[in-house]
Amino acid sequence: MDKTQLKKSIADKAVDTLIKSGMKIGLGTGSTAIHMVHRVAELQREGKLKSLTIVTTSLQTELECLSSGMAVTSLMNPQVDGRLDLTIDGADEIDPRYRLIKGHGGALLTEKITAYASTQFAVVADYSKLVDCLGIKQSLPIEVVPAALTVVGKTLRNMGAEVTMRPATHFAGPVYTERGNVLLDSKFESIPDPVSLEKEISTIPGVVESGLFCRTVNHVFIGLEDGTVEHRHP
Ligand code: DER
Repeated sequence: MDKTQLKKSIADKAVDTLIKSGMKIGLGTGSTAIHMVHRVAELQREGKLKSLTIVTTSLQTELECLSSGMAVTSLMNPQVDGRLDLTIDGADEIDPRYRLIKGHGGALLTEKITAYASTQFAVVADYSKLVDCLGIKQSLPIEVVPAALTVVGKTLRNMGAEVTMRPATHFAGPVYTERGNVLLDSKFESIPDPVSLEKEISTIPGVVESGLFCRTVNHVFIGLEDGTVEHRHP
């Protein structure tokens, strides 16, 4: 099964298993999560999902929802009041205790706000995201106020990271996030204690948020090499 079909299978399984009519849900960002939009829209058209309140974690997912005929709202809507029943999102790395590196899609701030405002948090990913220890393969994205770029970069280097400001591809200069910040992709040798590192990074003035997600993950849907999707309930 090709990677795109596998990602669609993962997303479909998560939607079919977890999303019920009447729920307030957060739909995540990335090449796996985006398939959830199409599955939800399909089930809404078939009348199998009704009365959903949908919040998205990026403009990309929001636009996909709108182009699929789905209404979206925000955490600030009084009907939502800053609390969702469930958020489903992708991940860049998942360690054996289901702590995550996220943010390679550039939406980590809204993803983290949304995930932490949700009673249940589910992750959709293929087998390649499973690692023994965070940080050995992937860098850790950190969202930083542009004016603090140099100061935060020096601090992270002093903490042992190789730091790269994420360059834009079709624009001279850095990627700017939806909140107008920049991303420092920080490659540590390994991140065996993500809880402590998340706390340490959060105290650096100028850091907006890091891509370490250490909240409880209630469901994980893993696409395996044989094309099947495993539902784990940590
Ligand atoms: O940025 C993120 O955390 C996204 O969820 C994303 O990186 C997930 O990866 P995917 O595109 O392989 O699903």
